[in-house]
Parts: sequence; C-alpha cells; structure tokens
Amino acid sequence: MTEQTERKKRVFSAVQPSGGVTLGNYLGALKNWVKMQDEFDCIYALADLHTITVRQEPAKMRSNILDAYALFLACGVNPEKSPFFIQSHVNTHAQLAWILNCYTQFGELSRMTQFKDKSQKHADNVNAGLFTYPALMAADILLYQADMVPVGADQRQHLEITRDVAQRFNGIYGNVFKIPEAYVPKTAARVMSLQDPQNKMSKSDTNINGCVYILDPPETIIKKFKRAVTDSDACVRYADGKDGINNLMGIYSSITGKSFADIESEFAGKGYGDFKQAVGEAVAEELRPIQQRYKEIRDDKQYLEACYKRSAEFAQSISQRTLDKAMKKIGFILK
Ligand code: ATP
Ligand code: LTN
Repeated sequence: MTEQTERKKRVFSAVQPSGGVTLGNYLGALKNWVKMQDEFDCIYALADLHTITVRQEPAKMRSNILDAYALFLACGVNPEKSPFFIQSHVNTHAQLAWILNCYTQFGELSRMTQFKDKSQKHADNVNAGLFTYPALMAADILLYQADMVPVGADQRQHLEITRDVAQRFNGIYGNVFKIPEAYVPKTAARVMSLQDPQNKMSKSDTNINGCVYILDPPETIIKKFKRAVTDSDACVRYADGKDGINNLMGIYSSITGKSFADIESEFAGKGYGDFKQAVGEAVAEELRPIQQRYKEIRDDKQYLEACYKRSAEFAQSISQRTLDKAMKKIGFILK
C-alpha cells in the first residue's frame, strides 16, 4: 500500500460556543464527531471568533466557552485522539480568513441564507463580520486540508462556498487546498423546533419549549416533548405535511437506530401521547450519562485547560504549514 492510501482521511468541524448546546447540534453534528474519531484523523474546534458576529456579554462569553468545551468532552470528544481547540488560540484562522476574504466575491456572500436570517434577526448590528463569516469558516476547514466536515444540513451552503473559494484559489496558484466534502447525517440532519416544526431547532428560538438543550433536566425534556406540536391525523407515520411527527420520528430514529418502518409498526394503533412520551424518554436516557459526566468535569479547570492548550499547539503547527504555503504562492515574503 502506498503512503497515500494508508493515510486516514482528515475530518474537521467546529461549533460556535454561543449559549446552550441543543439537541439539534447534538444529533446534527456532535454525534458524528464522536463516531468518526476512531476511523478518521479528526480535529475539532470551538468557533469563538465566529460568535462575536453577534454581540456577546464578556462574562457570559467566557463561561459559555468553558461550558461548551466541557460539554463536548462529556459527549465523548476525546482530545487525546482528536485535538479539540479554541479557535482564537490559533492565530492562523484570522490570518487565512483575511486572505480568503480577498478571494471571495460580494455576490456569493450575499446569497448566504444564514447571513440573510441573522441580519434580519439582528437588524441593529449587521456588521461586516456577519457578512464575511463564510470566509472565516472556509479558513477553519482549509487550514487542516480536511476531506470531510461533519455538520448539520443548514451548513451545506457554507461548505459549498468553501469549496468554491478553494477551487478558485487552487485554479490561480496550483494545489494549495484540499477540496472538502460536507458529511451530513441521514436522519436528524435538520432537527426542527418542537413548537414550530417548519423552522430549525435553534437556541435563538423565542419559544423555550421549541428547543431542547443537552443539559435540560430529564423532566424538562419529557415535558417539552409532551408539548410538541403535531397534527390531527393521530397516526404515527412519516408523510408530507406532517412536519411535527416527521421531526419526532427523525429524532427517535437517530437515537434508537430504528428505521421509520419499525417506528410506524411500534406505534401502530397507539396515540401521539404515547409516541411523544417514548421520544422524550429516549432523548432523556441518551443524555443522562452525558449530563453526569459534564458535572464531573466542568469544574476541573486544570484538566480543561490542559486539553485545550495541548490541542491548540497541535492545531497551530498543522495549520501554519497551510498558511505559509498559501502566503508563499500569493507572493508574500515569509519571515
Ligand atoms: P443558531 O441556533 O444560532 O442558528 P446553530 O446552533 O445553528 O446556531 P452552531 O452552534 O454553530 O450554530 O451549529 C453547530 C452545528 O450544529 C452545525 O454543524 C449545525 O449544522 C448543527 N445544527 C445546528 N442546529 C441544528 C439543527 N436544528 N438540526 C441539525 N443540526 C443542527
Ligand atoms: N458556521 C458553523 C460553525 C463553524 C464551522 C466551522 C462548522 C465555524 N467554523 C468549520 C464546520 C467547519 C455553524 O454551525 N454555525
């Protein structure tokens, strides 16, 4: 076997530490992060630089970052296997982001649905960072020559622009960046709000019952599922127009591994009440050990610090190689 075929594929992903981690983040992205660790060469990050595109309160931002870091470890991200760092600790990200800004077109950034959504939600602060956010995300990914990027379906468009920018850059300068692929789960790639199942489950949901957080107590989780919006069909089956039930089936399937057909027969003749209870319990059970482990590690600041510092050193050295290569090709004089 040649060295090339022996090399494990590289995986990179990041999540913004901007408040509680949701069931959507967990099923759409995090579960795959954990699963991919054995088979692939994974590098993960908390995208703290991305969070300031929306105004943050300093003390809250600090605790959000440590909370998210500890929670991801509790979910099974293992920094011994997969470096897991804090984006702002590795200066190559901001540097390559500036460069990629100059290879990204105004027109393509204007088409980003996340920009359109977020600029509507934060109409008083439509800053340039919010607009150029995809260039920073592209830098995150391209610095590590990632083959695959595990994300939820809402990030596909950002992956597309990353690929376009990388191809454009390679077209001018030769093969500098690996062209990455999105890795989106088959079920629960887009977990919807429990209260408004036509919209994605999001921490910025104004109705708190719409969004389940990984750290919600089991009773709260079960209550939120009991209140989930469904329809008047009263039959557990996957079909067009049954957004609420389809969403619950996706969540249940993702957690239990059961197919939609299995779920339909399991609940044949039963009402929505039973189904909602079962989904709530399955989610609460899945999250129980994570919550326990989180309690154990959150206050161990020394351990957390050792993990993120070591990870940042590793990430710095890998990413510096790509940054240097890109800068040299452009015509910068390296120091
Ligand atoms: P916001 O709620 O403010 O839109 P977000 O949760 O989408 O933020 P991130 O925390 O950066 O933003 O998302 C992290 C990861 O979770 C991404 O890979 C994203 O695709 C995934 N994700 C987020 N929400 C969902 C969802 N409802 N269903 C599936 N995956 C999701
Ligand atoms: N924009 C992403 C978070 C993110 C990311 C990344 C995801 C920042 N950098 C690099 C994958 C790869 C989001 O989920 N909102």
